[in-house]
Amino acid sequence: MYPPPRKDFIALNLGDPHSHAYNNGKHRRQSCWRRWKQLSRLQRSLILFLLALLLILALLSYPSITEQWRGLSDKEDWLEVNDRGLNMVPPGLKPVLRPAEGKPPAPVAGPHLEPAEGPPDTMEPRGPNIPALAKPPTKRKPFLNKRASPSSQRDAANPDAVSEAKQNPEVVPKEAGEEEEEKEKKIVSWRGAMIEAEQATEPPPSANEKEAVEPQAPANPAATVPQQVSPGTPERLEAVRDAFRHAWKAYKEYAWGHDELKPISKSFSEWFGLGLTLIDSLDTMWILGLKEEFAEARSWVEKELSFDKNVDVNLFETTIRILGGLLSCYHLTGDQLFLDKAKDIGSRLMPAFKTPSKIPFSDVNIGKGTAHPPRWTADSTLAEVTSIQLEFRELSHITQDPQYQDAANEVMRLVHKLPGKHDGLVPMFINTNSGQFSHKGVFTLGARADSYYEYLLKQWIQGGKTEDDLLEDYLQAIEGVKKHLVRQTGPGRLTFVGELSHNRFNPKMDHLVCFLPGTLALGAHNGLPGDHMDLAVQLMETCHQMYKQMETGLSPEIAHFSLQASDGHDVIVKPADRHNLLRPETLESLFYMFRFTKDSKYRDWGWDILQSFNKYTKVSGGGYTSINNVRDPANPGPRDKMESFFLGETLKYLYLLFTDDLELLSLDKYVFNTEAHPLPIWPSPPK
Ligand code: DMJ
Repeated sequence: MYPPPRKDFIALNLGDPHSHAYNNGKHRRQSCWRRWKQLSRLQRSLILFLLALLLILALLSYPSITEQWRGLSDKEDWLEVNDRGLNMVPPGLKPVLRPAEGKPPAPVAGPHLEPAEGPPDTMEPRGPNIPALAKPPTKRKPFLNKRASPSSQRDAANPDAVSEAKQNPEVVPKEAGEEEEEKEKKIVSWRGAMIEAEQATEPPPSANEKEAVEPQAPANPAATVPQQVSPGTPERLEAVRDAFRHAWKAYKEYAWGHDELKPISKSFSEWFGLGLTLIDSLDTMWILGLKEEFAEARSWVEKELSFDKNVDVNLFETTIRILGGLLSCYHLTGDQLFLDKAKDIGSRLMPAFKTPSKIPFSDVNIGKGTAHPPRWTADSTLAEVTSIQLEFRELSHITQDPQYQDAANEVMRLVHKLPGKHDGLVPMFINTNSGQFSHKGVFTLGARADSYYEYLLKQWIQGGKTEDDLLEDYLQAIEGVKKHLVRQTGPGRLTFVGELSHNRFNPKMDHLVCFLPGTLALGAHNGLPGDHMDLAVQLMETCHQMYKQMETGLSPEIAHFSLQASDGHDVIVKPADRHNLLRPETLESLFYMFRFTKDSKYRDWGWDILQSFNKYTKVSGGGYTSINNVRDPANPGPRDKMESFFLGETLKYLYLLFTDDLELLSLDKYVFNTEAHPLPIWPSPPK
């Protein structure tokens, strides 16, 4: 009970420090009204005028605010600190290439770019920038090739050891005592990529930071000078192994059994607390022939890994990294341990599918067996609910327990028949209650939608090319991409994939979109239209330029493209987008492109990227770090984080790009999940 209002309350000045003791709305309103009436007519008019002005200003700025909001939510889940009890926050082939494939990609502009600031996002009228691509197929299954039957799985790579490792200059980490105390920051998370929420402001580096990123004089200058003559494959393979060993050394020393290494502070961060980097890396070690490292990691899985934990995990991330990693390891090694663990985590993830719509929740507590959406919405991310199928289907295939496949296939069935697609393009969110798309109007091949498209094709391949709905959706989507999202830059005619936001074209492309050349090439290899390969070749060139045109030789997280010929530069990088998280997508596509074309330029491009990683992200004590600024070679700004996908994907694709053993994980026998874990293609059912 509140005490009765003091007699003098009504007369109190609003600023009276005592007034809060009487938290009574009625009296406060009376007091306000009395105060209002006490004002002169002029004062009242002035206040009303100011309020009206504020309202008009708010209305005028509404589009830009919502645009910013949209831009942020494009790629990020805000994870609450205590959500997970963690310290991170918020929100052999004969290529089936068609003749057109020989066409050279569009020429590109010179290597230097304007620094950071670019023109504001512009909406480009269609027309001259639309690349000439072949007409869409009119029939559903016009061109299916026979697939070679899968044979037994391959062993590890030929571990031919070569020359001694050459050390490149490395990022020098801060001494332990030098580390500034970490301020609590809001972090946005997209697939393990933790991005500072306040991206638009890039504070100048502290003295310590500057010291940490300034490249040291190379021990062996030749090692950092761009290679005039490409080294032979064995040297490149060994360089990848060296990179892996260097990363692993620090993970082992400072983060063993934890989710991610923080190489600068020589510590670790937890996301799910499940040894994410270790599990994500298992098959890479096997493929690279790093037997000792693999044996140690296996032993940790056997003795330490337990999924019986009261922890919320993200369904998608856990599926692609942990379930996918364990299944892949089981197939490569035949070791029952990995299958047992895969079954354990797979069954613990199943509660996510218990929703009114059967569209899974984003989060599951693997200890309690409960699932829920993020706190702030009942929506799930489209890519997340449609990029868990390869893994769940494989789990059913191998265990002969249909529950996993049934749940995952149901999601695809629902999305297949769902209205609201735009020529095959899907919105970024889907509601777990209604099962309908939500937040419609934004279409992207980047964050939140990307792997939907990838998994349409890959599920079709995994299942022996028998599931027509998947193929239909994939073909339609690629036509939608060509029609609405593919454009060319004005200056150098670089082909890129932009975004559509409420019917306005935005010439913005996430680095994530660089998975697309590889996926298009894989489709063409499997008999899909030749113009898919044409587009793959062109987009591959663009992704390459996203690295080549940066001063560090590393791509930014997001690129914008110039549409006007007069702009002078093709690629524009905004200050908030200059970071590099050691992502794999371009290397992934280079791997596919090399396997299908045998054009050694793709290997050379990959080699250049590895050199740049070694030069700007390698930490001297061990590990590699994400960096803040790909435009500043003098101060790339280490972020003190090595994402698990650097070992799970980036280095694996590099190795597979350089190996001459083209039967190693043949793309006619394996399909890679979106975290680069190879899963077998199922034998086709008898016709
Ligand atoms: C990985 O977790 C997967 O490749 C995912 O599909 C996209 N993002 C990261 C790597 O960038």
